[in-house]
Amino acid sequence: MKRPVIGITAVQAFGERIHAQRITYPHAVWAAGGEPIFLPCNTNTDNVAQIVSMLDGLLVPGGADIDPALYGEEVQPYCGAYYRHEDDYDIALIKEAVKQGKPILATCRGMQILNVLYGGTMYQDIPTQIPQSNVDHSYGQPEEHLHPVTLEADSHLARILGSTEVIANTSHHQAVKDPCTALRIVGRAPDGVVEAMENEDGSIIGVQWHPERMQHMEIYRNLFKDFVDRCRK
Ligand SMILES: [Mn+2]
Repeated sequence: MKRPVIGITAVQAFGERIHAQRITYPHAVWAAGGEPIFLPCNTNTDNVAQIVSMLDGLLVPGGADIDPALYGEEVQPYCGAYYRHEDDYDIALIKEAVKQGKPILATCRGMQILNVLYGGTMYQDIPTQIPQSNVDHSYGQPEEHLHPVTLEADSHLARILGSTEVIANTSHHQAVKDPCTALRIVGRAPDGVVEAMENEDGSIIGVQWHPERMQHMEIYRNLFKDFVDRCRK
């Protein structure tokens, strides 16, 4: 059977001379029947139409924070590192994928960039700006932190995962503040933090967590299988 080609943006790692991506993304795509390819972040976005035409789907991975200028805010001291050319490249790829009708799966920063691209805003730091939160969303060591996520019963994501109550790993310090109108919020953590968004027909699904790192769980293997299957069509 043909393996749909899934583009995954590679980002600055170990300094700007190396662009890379965590191997968990290709592992999850391979296991689901897809063929992953890395897309090195290019400051020139003129050619995204050709790049996206070579893909069957786009996987927008996690990464750095997003330039607050993109949602009209000043950079606060508690905002983390951001790389504007990575934001611009992801935005250009996503817009083109939507234009060409290619499915999109976005994780962590990927969901955040979807929100910003469609006009939403971000909390630049959860502990500072949502002090009442009783959930630790940050990366835990040696074990990743986990928290529950409650999904909307009529969402595509709940249908794919087969449940409205799921366990998510968590590795983020920013969160959706004002949601964009193009996507619907379909999942929240117990403190109300937005954990999942999708569009009406389910061709765009974003989660704030890292299902690619939870492939020991059938529900998250199903998420990648569903995505790759939709990319095949
Ligand atoms: Mn979280």
